[in-house]
Amino acid sequence: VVREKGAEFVLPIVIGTCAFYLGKKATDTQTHRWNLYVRGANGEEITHVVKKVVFFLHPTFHNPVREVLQHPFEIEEHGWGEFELSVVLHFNDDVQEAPLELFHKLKLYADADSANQGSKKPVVNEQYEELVFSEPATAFLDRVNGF
Ligand code: SLL
Repeated sequence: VVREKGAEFVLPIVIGTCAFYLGKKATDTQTHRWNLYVRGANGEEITHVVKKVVFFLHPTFHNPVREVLQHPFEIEEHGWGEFELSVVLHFNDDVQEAPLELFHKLKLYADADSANQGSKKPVVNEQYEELVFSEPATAFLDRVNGF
């Protein structure tokens, strides 16, 4: 693979969860509806770099391994508990980088000191990451730069 010496390609992303309390519709195993997503830090598509995202849910979920192969890299679920998620990003072939595992916490409940506490607003937990590819593959760089 031909690589661009001394160059760097940076992709700012956000991994997030957004949880809504179901109120009167809550049951023992489903108290919240939640979404989990990976997108560009400003909400943009990242399919020029990422080809697949695999979300590893808690083993109490039916089919806990969820693969998403296109934009938006997002899932929706219902549940009752918070847990730590593993999120594995797979890159397009020409990126020539191994899959990257990141961790994120699903939050259902607002912090005790939060202004959001006890309200009906969704509980959002977002984590920003900068993916830095040093010496990126030349073919990849040429493609994303529009050559
Ligand atoms: C806890 N460590 O004990 C956590 C585990 C697991 C949450 C939380 C499953 C939903 C379903 C679900 O929400 N699991 O059964 O459909 O608090």
